[in-house]
Formats: sequence, C-alpha cells, structure tokens
Amino acid sequence: MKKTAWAPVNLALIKYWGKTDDKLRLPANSSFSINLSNLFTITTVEFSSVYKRDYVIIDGEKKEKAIERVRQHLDLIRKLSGKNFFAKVVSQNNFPQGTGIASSASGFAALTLAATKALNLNLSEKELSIIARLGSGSAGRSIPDGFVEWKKTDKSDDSFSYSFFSQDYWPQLRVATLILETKEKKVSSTEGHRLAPTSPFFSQRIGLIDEKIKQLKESIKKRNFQQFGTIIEQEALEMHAVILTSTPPIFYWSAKTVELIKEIWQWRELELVKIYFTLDAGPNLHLFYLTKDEKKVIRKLQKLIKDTDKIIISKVSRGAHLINNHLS
Ligand code: 2P0
Repeated sequence: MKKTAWAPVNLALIKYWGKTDDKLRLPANSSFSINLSNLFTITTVEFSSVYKRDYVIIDGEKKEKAIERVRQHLDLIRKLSGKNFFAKVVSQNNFPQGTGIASSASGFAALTLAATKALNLNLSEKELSIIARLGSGSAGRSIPDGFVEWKKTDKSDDSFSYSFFSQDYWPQLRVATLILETKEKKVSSTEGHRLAPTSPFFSQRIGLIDEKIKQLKESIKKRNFQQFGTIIEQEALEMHAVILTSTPPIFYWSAKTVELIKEIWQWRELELVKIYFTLDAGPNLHLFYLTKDEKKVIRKLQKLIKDTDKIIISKVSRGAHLINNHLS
C-alpha cells in the first residue's frame, strides 16, 4: 500500500487566472503549459491500518496550512476507493522552500498519482488530471506529458488536461528559471484568482484567450521561436495587467523583475541574443531560448545573477509517473 510518484512543475504559457467555481477549481479560461524537467516534487504515500491519523511531512517539515489541504485531498481519494486507512505522506521538492516557485501543481499531481495507486485505484490519465485539479487547479496540467492543454468547461467531469505535443516535439527549447526573490508572496494565487473578475480588463482578456491558444499551438507546431516568444510574453503581461487592476490591486513583481525584463528587451533589440520571458503570480522570471544560444544566455545571466543556484535550466518533460525509490 505504498507508492511513490514524481511530478513536474508546469509553466503556463497561456495562464489560468480566474475561476468560474472556486471549490471545484473550474477555470474561467482555457490554458496551455509545458512541464519543466528540472523543477519537480517526489511524494511517497503509504496507507496502513497501523496509522491512527494522517502524517504529512513536506520538505522535512510539518507545515500546518499545506497539511490541511493534503488531508482534504486524501479524503477525496479515500472516498473514491471505499477504503478508510490513514496515510503517511512524505513529499520533497527539488527546489528550496520559499523560492517563490509554486509547488502546489507538482505537489498535488504527485500526491494524486501516488495515493490513488497506493489504494489500487486504476484510473485513466483523464481521471487523474481531474482529481489533481481538485487539489490545485494547475496540478491537473502536471499529469500529462510535454505540452499540455486544459480546456475551459463548466462540468467538473470534463475539466481535465491532456498532452497536445509530447516532450520530445521541440528538443531545442530550453527554459531558465531565475529565482529573484525568496520571500513568500503576500497574496496567494487562490486569492488572486478570486479577485481577477474585479479587473475591468478581465472579460476582455477572457475573450482573447482561445485565439491566442490557437496561435500558440501553430507557433509550436512550426517550431517558430519568434512567434512563440512574442505570444507568451504578451500573454504574461496581459495576465499581470489584470492582476494590477484588480480591486484591491496586486503587485507581484520586484525591482529585479523589471530590471531583467528591460535587459531582455535590450538584448533582443541589439540582436545580442533571442530570449523571451514569462512570469507567474510572483517576481521570478522564466526565460525561453534555443540550445544554440545556451552559452551566450548563461554568460549574460551570470553577469546579472551571481548565485548560479538561482538559475535553473529545464527542458520540456514528461508528466507525473511512478518511481521505485520511496522517500520513507
Ligand atoms: C497558471 N497560476 O496557469 C497560473 C499562472 C499562477 C499564474 O495556476 O487556487 O495554484 O490552487 O487552483 O493552480 C496558480 O494557481 O490555484 C496558477 P488554485 P493555482 O499556472
């Protein structure tokens, strides 16, 4: 009754921002992401009649707020299986705590896969994605492989993510994640989602999303990096326009975020190197480039970020899968 799962952080290229149902985590718009090979969570779940309550250890610590959400998710999975054992959950992120990298997507994807398998539930990828989504919306996108789409729908049973292209489709694509701030953000993503509809630009943004996803897919299909980069940058800024104009307004960037965005634009303008950025609900930047430019990119970034641990390079990766090495 013990299983261990690996799941990647996923990076949204077209973002999930706003929900039509907070409890069911139904998104106000479709989104599109890639899995990141070098940012991930490993989770071991063991159910046993020996345990008298659930034990949850994340990154070696008992974190009360996260633990309650994990317990609720275990309850959902126990209900599905018809079994009532308590569990020991040990979960480890490969990125340090407080880096501002969201662990809820990889965390709930790994938890969902390990817990359902440990209880002998044999679920389809679609079903796993739906269950992971109920833990954290974006977690549903960490289940399938590679380039992933999550279509908007009003029915919980249809709100799942699926692989649009495999992880091998564009082997030259790389993402450098820059850890610019380590403080925990003041406004959680869940709260940001709730405030999104208060922005006067929210409905306009929703109206543009489907066309944007169509164009993004075309750019990936053709492996057209310039088109791809232009779309994802504009999309990130559009989401932040909504975030900035919510009531009350939210401001996730730091001074370093702005400094780097300006650098990247200048590098492109001077034709020094082609890098495009995206960023989530936080100050950290994710930079896209092609392997042929890797040396140049790293050299430039190291001038701006002295601590090389704060530059994490990923390829597009597989989704969640079981592994044999248990954490406990
Ligand atoms: C995304 N984000 O598409 C967007 C972009 C952050 C910015 O999904 O409330 O942690 O658990 O469903 O999934 C963050 O929201 O929110 C998020 P919940 P989640 O990746």
